[in-house]
Amino acid sequence: MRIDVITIFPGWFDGPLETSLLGRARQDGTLDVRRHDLRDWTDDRHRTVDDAPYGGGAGMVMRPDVWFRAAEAVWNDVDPPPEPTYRPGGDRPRTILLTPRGIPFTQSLARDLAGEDRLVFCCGRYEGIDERVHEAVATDEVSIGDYVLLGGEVAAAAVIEAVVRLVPGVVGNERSPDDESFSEGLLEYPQYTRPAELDGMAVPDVLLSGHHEQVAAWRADQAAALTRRRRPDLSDEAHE
Ligand code: JF5
Repeated sequence: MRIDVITIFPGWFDGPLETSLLGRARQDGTLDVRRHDLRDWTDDRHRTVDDAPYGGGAGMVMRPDVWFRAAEAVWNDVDPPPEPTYRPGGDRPRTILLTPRGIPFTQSLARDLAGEDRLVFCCGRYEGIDERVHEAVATDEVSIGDYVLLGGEVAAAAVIEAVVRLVPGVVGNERSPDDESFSEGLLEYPQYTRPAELDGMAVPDVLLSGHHEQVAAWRADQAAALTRRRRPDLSDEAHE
């Protein structure tokens, strides 16, 4: 899978991408992640990416012309593209704009995105991005939750990590059964490892019993009880 990230802070992704989690997949070519500095497509000496909002009001808005040039160059791999295949508003690879206004990110969307050959992530800053970027650059507007960040970078990193662990050949993807539990709409049951007792805290007897059916029943019960208590919105009927 190829992933491009467009941001005014390309260096922000150095840590997350060099980490062992993604490092191996990147080295063996399973994953090709490239960062791009939005300011490379500015046209003034100060490399300005924002401007005052039409109609007035506080804050600044990200300029659509800079985003259009950046997106077209990244989609087509060259700047300027001699014969662009992808244009704003036209056919284009899956391009995800992170914003509190987006559709909520879920494991189901992560599975959908993991099936793509290419993904492009657009990270905004300032008060927002000119609406024409939402319309003609983004194919998907995605939110990671009901709160406001300083920019889209943290949200993009969360989506990338959730998607990439589902791509065959990436570390962590061998054990996919835990995704099944989320698709069933339940929280995970409690897990234990040795020692059997620590500072007076014992592992539940049933887990030491060797009765596989009782263990399975205990886990199903724990998952259901935890979900009901903590996430009533996740109860079975709320899911497909
Ligand atoms: C952003 C304008 C983008 O704050 C977020 C966000 C919250 N949930 N999901 C994404 O994105 C950054 C802030 C302001 C556009």
